[in-house]
Amino acid sequence: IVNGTDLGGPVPYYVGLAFAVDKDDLWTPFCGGTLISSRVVLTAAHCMDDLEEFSLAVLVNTYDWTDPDQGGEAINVDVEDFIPHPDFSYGTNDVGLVILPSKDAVTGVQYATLNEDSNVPAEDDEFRVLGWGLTEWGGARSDILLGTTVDYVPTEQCQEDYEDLGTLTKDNVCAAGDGTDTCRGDSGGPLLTSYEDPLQVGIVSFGVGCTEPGYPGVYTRVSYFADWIKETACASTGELC
Ligand code: 4AZ
Repeated sequence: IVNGTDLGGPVPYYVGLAFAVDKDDLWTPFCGGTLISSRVVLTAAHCMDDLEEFSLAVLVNTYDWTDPDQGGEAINVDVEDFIPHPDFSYGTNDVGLVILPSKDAVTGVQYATLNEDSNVPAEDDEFRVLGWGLTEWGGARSDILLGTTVDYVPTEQCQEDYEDLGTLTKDNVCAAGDGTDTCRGDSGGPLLTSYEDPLQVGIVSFGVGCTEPGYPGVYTRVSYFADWIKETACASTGELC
């Protein structure tokens, strides 16, 4: 997050994805995600692009990922329990699920609610985003969880902004702030109506730089994928059916 504010503690539906390569090392989150039921994490498909045989650590209830004593919890999951959208390619259908090993794997958490209303977002809506991603383009990731507020950018405007890079499709939502934005490493995390009552409208997907004028952050439109998310979660866990 560029120009974010300190959220002051863990956010109970927010998770980090890390490579569980060495249990003695700190696990560095490379993407975010949200718990949407006890065994299902919603994230971006591109987060798993170069995952092959590593297992994944899902960091739950974590605030400062560099502090092993701050109460975070990490759950190991196999990569085969990651389900990218079958039609994913960079910039489109950028949605995927991580399936946790058991429904008791995480406790003391909250779930984000999927926005299924295709009329949301609308003009003048504002949203919350959060993560451990870069605090400036080309800079370093944040140790502590940061959040910020971004405004909905109408799709026609965003399509014009990204025209030279290929057309944005109806499965995208765009949002931008004044000098504040999501950035690399925030991918997979949510675009939310509020932190406390988290209705999830988007998934951090891509952008040209971060806070780059004329290039809003691009998010996967959750309402467009709500059926796929629920059906896929249901088929593999019996949840969200
Ligand atoms: C990225 O590279 C990325 N400003 C994510 C979000 C944004 C830009 C880049 C949005 O993962």
